[in-house]
Amino acid sequence: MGHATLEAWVDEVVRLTLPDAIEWCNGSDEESARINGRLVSTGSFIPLNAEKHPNSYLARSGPNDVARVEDRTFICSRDAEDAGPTNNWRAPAAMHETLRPLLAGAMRGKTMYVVPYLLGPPGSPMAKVGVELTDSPYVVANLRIMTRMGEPALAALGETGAFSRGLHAVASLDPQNRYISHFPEENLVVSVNSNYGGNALLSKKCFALRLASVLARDEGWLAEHMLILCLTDPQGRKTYMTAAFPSACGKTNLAMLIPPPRYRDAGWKVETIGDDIAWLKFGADGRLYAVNPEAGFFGVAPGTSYRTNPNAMFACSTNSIFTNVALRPDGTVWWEGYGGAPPDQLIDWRGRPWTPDSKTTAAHPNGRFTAPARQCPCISPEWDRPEGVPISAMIFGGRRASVMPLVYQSWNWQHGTYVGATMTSERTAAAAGTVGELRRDPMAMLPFCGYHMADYWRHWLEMGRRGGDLMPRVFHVNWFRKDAAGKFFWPGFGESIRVLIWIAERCRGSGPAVESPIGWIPTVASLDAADLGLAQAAADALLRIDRDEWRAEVAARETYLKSFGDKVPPELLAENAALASRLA
Ligand code: OXD
Ligand code: MN
Repeated sequence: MGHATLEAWVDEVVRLTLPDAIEWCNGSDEESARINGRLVSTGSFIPLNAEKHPNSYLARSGPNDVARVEDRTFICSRDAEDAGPTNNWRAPAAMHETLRPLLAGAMRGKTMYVVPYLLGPPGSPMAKVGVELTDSPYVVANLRIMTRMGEPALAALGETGAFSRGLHAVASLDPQNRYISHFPEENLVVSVNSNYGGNALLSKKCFALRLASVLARDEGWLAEHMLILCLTDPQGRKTYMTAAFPSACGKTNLAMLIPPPRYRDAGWKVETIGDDIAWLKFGADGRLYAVNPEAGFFGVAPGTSYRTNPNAMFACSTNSIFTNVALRPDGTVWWEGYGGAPPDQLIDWRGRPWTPDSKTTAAHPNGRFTAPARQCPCISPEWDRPEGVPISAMIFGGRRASVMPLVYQSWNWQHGTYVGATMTSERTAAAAGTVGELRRDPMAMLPFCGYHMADYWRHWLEMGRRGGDLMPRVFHVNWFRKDAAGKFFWPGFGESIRVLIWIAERCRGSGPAVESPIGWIPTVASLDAADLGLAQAAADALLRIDRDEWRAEVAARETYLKSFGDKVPPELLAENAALASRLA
């Protein structure tokens, strides 16, 4: 008894890649111990201090293999037009031809792991099965944390169930021949020459976003780069929200926000459902429900500390994997922003001795922790509810030193779609490129939308027509506005609960707001920020709409939207024109 299609595909890949052995993964503890042991014996895993970090390991990637590679990521749809101008496109047949010699014999001398995994809660109508064939035990160890790997997937798959295919070969890690190739019409991803997270854990960006966004378009749902959280008020009322920020802009921190004492004591609570990806589908009541397809966090380590995000620190204290961070002599980990003075001596992320006088960082800026979601102290008891949670608010945001106020609310779903489509943010270290440079990142999906971005906007508008008044309210936030001296106005972290509270009130139809040309903004008083020690001028500046800056922004947006040609939905151009006239 088996799954004939899966077995046939495994046979085909074996004939091409020629592994020495094949191992079907079931996700058991025994299997995990064996694979981790193998990684330790080859030096790929360094076991961490068994008391302070039980069952946890440090891994180091190749120094040229430390981030997602957007220029080596391809959407290989039959029609180039389907990939759109924001994706690299190759014809499927041509890409298969490029990949074949790179894959031929690539697993010689190695074990090929067959890794079935489930994305989404077991028993959920939204859950989907993927299978990754990989010659990287590091990938298997990560997938075991990031997904429901093995048995839950096999149970969902049965003998005939559908699944997405992922083929991953480490090969020689040659950056010139690195390809992260998506074949949406074949429900297939092929990744060669990288062993870095987003390029190699094919469940994550490749399946749960790029392939899933295409499935979502075809099946009438949404696959989004969004955290999911639950805000509970002192009366026990829950508001579920999602938020889309570009990579490394604080989704994990917001999802795990700890209310400052005044709010905590009053009974406010924030719980995490997901920190990176949301799948959203209409429920029987017509509302949009979200599930987290993942089972773990693949978080950015630098900057994460017991001060900035204790929940993440607890989550990754055991049963976790650290990649490209520094190692202390006592077998614990360290990174920039860990808190406290830098240790006198470390081994840096490349495995070299490091001291505070060293010219380079001890951890790579995109160093990561892989931690089980269930270990997070603030994980919501509803995080694996099969039907998901009903979403009231969707929040967009980016890193903008100027222009963007702390928060504003869009007029309606169509306007909210426009707000998401025109999102802009400063580049971070999560992908190769120049850090700090401004780039448009619609819905934080620029690197992750598996089809034409303008068709994706159409799909959003279509979802809005279906959902009508029951669609979530849409907001935009910016924690990163700076004053003339380059200092952030907003303290961020736990204090951002004030913004979430305003958002929740707005969703309930209360919450004071003033109409501005760009949308509704809170009054300074409604953010309850008097105790933050923000001078009134600074508080006003946080919410200020500078008409000149905004006119320039609107002109740039028009150029941007028009760069999508005929495909751009007229509704978005109309929203831009309406904003221009409100600013006139
Ligand atoms: C991530 C990313 O790893 O967005 O989540 O790069
Ligand atoms: Mn992400």
